[in-house]
Amino acid sequence: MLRVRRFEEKCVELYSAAKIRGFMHVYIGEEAVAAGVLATLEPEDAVVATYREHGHALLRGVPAGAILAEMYGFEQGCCRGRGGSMHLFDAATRFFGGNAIVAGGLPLAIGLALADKMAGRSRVTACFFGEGAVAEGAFHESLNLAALWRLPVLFCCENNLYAMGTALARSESQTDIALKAAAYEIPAWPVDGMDVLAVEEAARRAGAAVRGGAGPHFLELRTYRFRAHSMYDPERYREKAEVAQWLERDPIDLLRATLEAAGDLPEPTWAEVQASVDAEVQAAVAFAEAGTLEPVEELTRHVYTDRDDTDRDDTERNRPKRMPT
Ligand SMILES: Cc1ncc(C[n+]2csc(CCOP(=O)(O)OP(=O)(O)O)c2C)c(N)n1
Ligand SMILES: [Mg+2]
Repeated sequence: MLRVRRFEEKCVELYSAAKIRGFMHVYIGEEAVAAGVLATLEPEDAVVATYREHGHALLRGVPAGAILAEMYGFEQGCCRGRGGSMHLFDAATRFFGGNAIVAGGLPLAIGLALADKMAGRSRVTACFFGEGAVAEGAFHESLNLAALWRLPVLFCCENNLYAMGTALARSESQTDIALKAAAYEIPAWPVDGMDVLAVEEAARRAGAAVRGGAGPHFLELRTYRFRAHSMYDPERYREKAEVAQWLERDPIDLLRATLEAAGDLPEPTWAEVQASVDAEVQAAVAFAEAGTLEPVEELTRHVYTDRDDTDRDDTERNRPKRMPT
């Protein structure tokens, strides 16, 4: 959580210095959600996230330098600088984005999970999305197919109460999101998304069921973003007192207090953790600062495949496959 917090505080600084451009959304305040869920996944599992995904990428194992260089638009970035903040992607860690389209990740997660099911692989696809996604058709289509085909998806709804400037109650007739999943017969329950231990426990339980073949599960992780929606949001839609109240439940402070009370976090250890995080962020900045732009001649590469496919026989590939029962 501290790695994500410090990394993003630095991103905000670098954005203000115009080193990072384009849209940028930070996850500050919501770290317990990604940290708790991702701690329970295996390397061969898949992760799909939204445009607020720096933390998910970092915790999944994408190097901080490659993330930051991506945000700088440099070729050393995890997508050669072509994706930017909202489109981080890394095949090596099975991190499948980074998606600017609200609810756009859900159908991708369904596809990944369908492939795993058809191939008989015991894997989980963790799919993160905001509560704003539940208003989209893609959300309902994805939940329906996941339930119908018993696909191994762990749906992780990051309910931070706002979709840009719109409060949940202003856009949904039913604000209990777990109930929406339950309507598709998907086991679903709400979790305190500010308590990383509660998130980890819930994700471990739900993930084990998904991996064991029990079909999709759904966690509604109740959280809050401490910062504005994006770098361009004047935040006129919520009271400062509300933000202050949530700040009292900062997930990092909560965990630190729990560890200290248990005698598990003496001051030197905390200082060591902070120092190693600071060093990682500093190294990432140095890496990104040394980055270079892709040469103009390469701009048309990676748009379509570079492979010469003219002689490929697709007969087998195109034969209809049996759908999972
Ligand atoms: C299909 C689609 N509609 C509208 C938008 C514009 N938009 C960007 S972010 C956002 C709010 C989404 O809120 P939520 O899903 O709760 O995620 P959060 O930003 O709170 O993490 C909207 C409507 C979009 N990106 N995609
Ligand atoms: Mg939201």
